[in-house]
Amino acid sequence: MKRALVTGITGQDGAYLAQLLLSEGYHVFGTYRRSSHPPFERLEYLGIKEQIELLPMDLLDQGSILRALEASEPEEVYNLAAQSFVQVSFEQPILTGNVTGLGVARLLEAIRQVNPGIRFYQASSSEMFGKVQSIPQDEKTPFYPRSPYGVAKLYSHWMTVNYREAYGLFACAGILFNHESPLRGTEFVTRKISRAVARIKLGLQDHLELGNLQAKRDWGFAPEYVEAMWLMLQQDQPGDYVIASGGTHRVQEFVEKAFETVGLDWREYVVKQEALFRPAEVDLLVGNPARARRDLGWQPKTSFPELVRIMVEADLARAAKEALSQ
Ligand code: NAP
Ligand code: F7E
Repeated sequence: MKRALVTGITGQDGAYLAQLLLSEGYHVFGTYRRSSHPPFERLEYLGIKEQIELLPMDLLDQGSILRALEASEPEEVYNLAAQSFVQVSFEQPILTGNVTGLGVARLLEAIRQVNPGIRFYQASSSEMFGKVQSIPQDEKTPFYPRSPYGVAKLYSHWMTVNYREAYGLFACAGILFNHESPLRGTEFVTRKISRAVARIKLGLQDHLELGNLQAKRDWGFAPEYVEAMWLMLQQDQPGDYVIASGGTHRVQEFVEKAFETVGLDWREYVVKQEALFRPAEVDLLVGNPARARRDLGWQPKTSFPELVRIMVEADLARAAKEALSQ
């Protein structure tokens, strides 16, 4: 039985990746941070919590990283842990740098010490392209991050490449564009919208506050994107891959489609809130996943309208439960 350690297993991607690895017959270990509140909601939603061996670990604490590696003895490590919310990175840039940037150096050092034969996946991000230098973006596009989060991810991206080149680690970076699902955190724009649409439809909320509706993102479906992470670690050679849908849509288009799904006119409910605009914005992202298609045989399957529908329907089911409990 292959053994994998997933950091950030309590997050959106961690839950879907754990589900995939279990279906592939892995012994799955996952790390969580101590909290005053149980953080396992997503693993419970997928009904897989009991099949995972959970280990306490914080990317700020070197000892806890070493102990998680020693306890799990993994062949593969997927590093999904991060302070991942761009907006918060403007308010907490030092914490973001420490977790999302330096945290990866801590993990790479621990792998080098414990077992340099471990295959390593790093969750790099399209936010590293920021103020894009060419359209569409691929593995050769120069980076120009526009937030402390993007800068921190760029540091961890280059550390991953450096440990591959300097020490021969089998280290891969997946440059993933935005991917969403019913398990997306509620502060990210797609889930904020799908949740609000469902709650407005069922009379639980009366409006939705949003910032920049003109930004364009390349949105895909998260369960498909975690397959690409796994495929990267199954190749003969390590490498870096752009994972994207290849399409791009304005935030406003997501809003329109989501309200349309429940037969409402978005203009009657959406309120612009200046505080939700970012100090520096990423105006346009659109990826070219040709390399992943060629080398990994990976391609996106879920279209933009399907993604919106999946998310709104899942939130309608949740809102119906909420309405019943009131
Ligand atoms: P997410 O839902 O925000 O999950 C982040 C995970 O990191 C959570 O499990 C969180 O734990 C954990 N974490 C936060 N700080 C930590 C720390 N100091 N030590 C250990 N764990 C910590 O993010 P996601 O959407 O699943 O994304 C997974 C990864 O891919 C992240 O690295 C993200 O930056 C990157 N990424 C995401 C996207 C996307 O569109 N989703 C695109 C490109 C790259 P708690 O549950 O305790 O908070
Ligand atoms: O914002 C605009 C906002 O927070 C998308 C993370 O997973 O993907 C994600 O980062 C866009 C931005 O995602 C609101 O200004 C308008 O232009 O959903 P988001 P993100 O910043 O693209 C990348 C690839 C990652 O790596 C990150 O970890 O939507 N927007 N109004 C809003 N955004 C939010 N959150 N809330 C609003 O009210």
